Amino acid sequence: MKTQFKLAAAGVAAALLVVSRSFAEPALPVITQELVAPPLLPPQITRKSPARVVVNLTVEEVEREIAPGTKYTFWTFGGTVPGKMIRVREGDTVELNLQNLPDNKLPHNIDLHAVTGPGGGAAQTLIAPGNEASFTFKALNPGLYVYHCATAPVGMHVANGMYGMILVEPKEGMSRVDKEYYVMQGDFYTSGGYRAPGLQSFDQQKAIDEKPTYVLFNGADGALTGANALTARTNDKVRLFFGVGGPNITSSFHIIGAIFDKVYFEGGTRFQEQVQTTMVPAGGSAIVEFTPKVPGNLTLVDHSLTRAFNKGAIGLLTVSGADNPAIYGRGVKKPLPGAQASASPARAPAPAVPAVAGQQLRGKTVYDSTCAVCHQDKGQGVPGVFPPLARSDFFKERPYEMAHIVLHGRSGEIVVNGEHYNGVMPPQELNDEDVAAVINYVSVAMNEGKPVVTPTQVAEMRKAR
Ligand code: HEC
Ligand SMILES: [Cu+2]
Repeated sequence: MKTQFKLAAAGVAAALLVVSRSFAEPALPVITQELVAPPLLPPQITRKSPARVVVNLTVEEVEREIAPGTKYTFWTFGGTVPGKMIRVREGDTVELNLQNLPDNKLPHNIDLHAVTGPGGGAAQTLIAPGNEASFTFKALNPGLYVYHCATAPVGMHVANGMYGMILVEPKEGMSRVDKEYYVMQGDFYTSGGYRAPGLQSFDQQKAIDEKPTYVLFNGADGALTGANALTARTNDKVRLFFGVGGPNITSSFHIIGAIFDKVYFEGGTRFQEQVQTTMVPAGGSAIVEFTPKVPGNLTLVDHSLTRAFNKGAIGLLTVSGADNPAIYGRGVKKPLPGAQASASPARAPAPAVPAVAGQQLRGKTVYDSTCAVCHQDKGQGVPGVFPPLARSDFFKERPYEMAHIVLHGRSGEIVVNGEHYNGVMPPQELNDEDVAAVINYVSVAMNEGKPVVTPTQVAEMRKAR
């Protein structure tokens, strides 16, 4: 009996020893995460062993442009929409320090989908302005995860921009690529209509009805176009970390002119190959990889296309490099036998658009996001399909009619620079400021002219109809 008892006691002691040993983990190296503004993100991880990663994330309520001339009060993680990307390795321990800055007005917190445990950190981090909350979690599962504020009303905090992503790289690491970018889509609900000028407030009813005024990439109309376009060279391997903050709208994410070689669908660790469009739910993500082979602009869109062309969900990836006609030919256009000649491929090269400043900038922004899809980036048009706006005799002869065309659209026969067109231009849903700005931009930058119309005159033409 005695020996049996002794043996049992020894067994318990041994078990205790094992337990206590597994608790005493070797001290992990401490690394402070360097946070950067989207569309950039921290570099690929080269470490082969776990670390304790310290993330110092601020909550900042900031007023900034949601569209040219339109302001909105965003609530952000790290001052940006989406919030700064966090990048760790599977098995890392993450120490998250959340600071609700003293100038903020509301309590906030963070729920990370990469956390295993109820609320994802929401309870541990709920703090009023002027406080800091800290909590740690172990990144057990590799993948690309959304994080967001989970303070009531949660939909409102998310609609105001409180989301971002955390990438947990698998233990074995990720393949090397040439370019990595971070893009998140979100839906926004403002009191005024799309691009209504001035400071806009949040419209709760529109949010409940899921009728967004804006659907945007990276928190602003134009965040990824013009000077903000993403860039790559031909044959670069490009990896895009794409997420949807929502709060409501699922994305049919597509890049016009590219085919995804791989899509790590739903932000997980398996991939599908040769994908044209991938569906990303609100609060979800995807990692897409592709290799542009020819130069030009690739266009990021939500393929629910009125969101792209009427609500802002559009971005550009500008690819530089040499032409590759074997992969992408230039094409030839000519009139059908017996048809009126209208397509003359041999035409003067598009004039360069001079640099613009000040109020012209607004016109350029409107042009790039609204008119360029048809009339082309430099106003050169497409022979026989879309008339040119640059050096257009039609425009120069009747500059005052232009606001009417932009407001109400135009269809039927038209002759521009001696070429016949017979198409349909839909009315453009722009406010008076933007109509005036874009016409003056076309006049000054593309037709060597002067500003021709004021917002007040546009307002009168709108009424006159
Ligand atoms: C969806 C394509 C589309 C968009 C977007 C578009 N246009 Fe047009 N536009 C056309 C077509 C097609 C015509 C020719 C209509 C016809 O045949 O009567 C045209 C004609 C015009 C003309 C008169 C012809 C000329 O070349 O001078 C002007 C001016 C014009 N557009 C300005 C604009 C401006 C400014 C914008 C942006 C605010 C814009 N368009 C957006 C398709 C478009
Ligand atoms: Cu919040």
